[in-house]
Amino acid sequence: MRPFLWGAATAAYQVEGSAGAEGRGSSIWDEFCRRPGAVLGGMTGDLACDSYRRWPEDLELLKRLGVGSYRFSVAWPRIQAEGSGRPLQAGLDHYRRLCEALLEAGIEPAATIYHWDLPSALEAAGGWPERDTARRLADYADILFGALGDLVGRWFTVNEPWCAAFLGYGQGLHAPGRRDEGEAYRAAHHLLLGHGLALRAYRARGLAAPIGIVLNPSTPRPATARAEDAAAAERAGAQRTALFLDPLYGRGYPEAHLALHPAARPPVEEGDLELIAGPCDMLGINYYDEDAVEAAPAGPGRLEAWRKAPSWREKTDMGWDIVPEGLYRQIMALTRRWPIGALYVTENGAAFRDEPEPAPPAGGFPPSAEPGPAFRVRDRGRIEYLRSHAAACLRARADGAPVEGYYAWSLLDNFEWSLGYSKRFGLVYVDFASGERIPKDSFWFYRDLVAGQELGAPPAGLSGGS
Ligand code: IFM
Repeated sequence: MRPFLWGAATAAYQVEGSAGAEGRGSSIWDEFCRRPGAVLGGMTGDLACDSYRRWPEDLELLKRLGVGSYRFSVAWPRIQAEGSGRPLQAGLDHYRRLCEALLEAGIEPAATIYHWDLPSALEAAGGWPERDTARRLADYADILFGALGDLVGRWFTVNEPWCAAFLGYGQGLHAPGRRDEGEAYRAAHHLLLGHGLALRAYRARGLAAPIGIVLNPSTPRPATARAEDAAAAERAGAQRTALFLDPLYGRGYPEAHLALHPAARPPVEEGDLELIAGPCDMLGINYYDEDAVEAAPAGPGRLEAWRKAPSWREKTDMGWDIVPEGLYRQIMALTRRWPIGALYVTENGAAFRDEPEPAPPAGGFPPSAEPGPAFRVRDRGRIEYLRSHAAACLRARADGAPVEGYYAWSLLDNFEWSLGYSKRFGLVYVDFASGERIPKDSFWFYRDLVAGQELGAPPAGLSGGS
């Protein structure tokens, strides 16, 4: 069994700030944030956590956490301001510095190539519903493979293509804020195609680090034991799960799902499916919650004929049900249905309303030799969330699922897309006015978990690093 990898994750637009620095171009999120009513309170990622400048501080936090891997994303508009053409050296230098420093600290740099910040120029040319955007993604990815391939220890091509396609082009809740089901399906196909083309470029370079894609599958549970609810649960999850996993694992698009969306077929051209199904070394899944669903009459926007059943579950500040055993179920279900060689939980975490309070004098908290912070955030809810979900993940591993790592979302409180800074997911509290970082109690908990101290004796090969 390979050693288990513990990590922490962020994404460029959510933490970097420095929106106009060093030739960075505009992205669809820069534009969306300026659209009245699109993002809560008109908030933007212009400053965010200021991590583009304060990354050495973030690195210190990662070192104190003891994680083996840091999953960050590269901002495409820092590498190609217009989404094509010659790369910007300053952007490449920035990520090289970050990777080198991570390696020096014994932390694996895990780079996500695309986490939703499409250069505005590409959106102006049609965005993800256009086939050319997939080619642009592969060109950009190849620039990264050339510039950072000797440093990055793990590559993720695209983060959550479902969100980019269906929230961005279908529901209009994310950038670029379009509302057209047909465009969403076209976008989904081109995101997958971009992944496939990037993968081909990667293999052509003969690089050895593992590469894969990150999905946010949904595997809802039937609300009752009735057969129709079981069928509804299956249909409800298909757009987030089979629509992506079937083509990625060489099965083509799921016809039963597409049949429900006759006006929205993915624009498949010859050779696309072979590219999309190019062998990956790993699959990343982001898990936050699990819904209970029941059969319901089909209606506009609910062609799959299901509805969410009311739930008694405790919820996070996002209103999401807390269902740790859902993570276990999901890992088992996915790895039974698709031939997934290695699976990483690339995001898992929870938003809660955190309030810093003055910390007790030295000698109180945290224990051990760590310098005591001036403030403390008692986030018991997040600790329980992380403990139970990490345990679910390890249980799936013990039961034979090929789970090889877990990344907490997120290292820092950050810009939560259309909800701005109102939701805090961090292990570290960020005072957005000053940029100050305050490790929450969950930070110390996660440090101990990574060190093998919190879930009982660490199984053989399970350690903080890689
Ligand atoms: O903040 C996001 C992240 O960018 C993608 N996955 C879900 C997180 C929480 O909503």
